[in-house]
Amino acid sequence: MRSRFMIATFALAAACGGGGSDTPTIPTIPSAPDNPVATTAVSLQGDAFNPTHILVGPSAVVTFTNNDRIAHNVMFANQNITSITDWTSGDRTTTMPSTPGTYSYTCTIHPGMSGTVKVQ
Ligand SMILES: [Cu+2]
Repeated sequence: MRSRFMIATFALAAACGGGGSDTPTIPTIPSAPDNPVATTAVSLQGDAFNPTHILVGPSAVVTFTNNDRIAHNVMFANQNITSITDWTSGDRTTTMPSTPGTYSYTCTIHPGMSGTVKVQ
């Protein structure tokens, strides 16, 4: 029952993500991970982000590489971070804020596919 509710929530968030005056609601990670991996490279494979939780410096450029050959996206909950729209292979980059914090993102195509970037 709980998982069914979560899927409905993700679908609603994706449906509302098309812009306009409404603020899209993108699910956030309930709790920040204790030990994020220090790297600026994230692989997308098997409908997962690897590493799932990374640690970077202020204003770091993070590279996301789609190794799945199917469409994924990287949608940040924080609107000050440029999200990455659907792409099917190769690299995409986005720049993190200079402000320390943990920033969550999801692939809105695949419910449960999510991760965080901790800026420190
Ligand atoms: Cu995906």
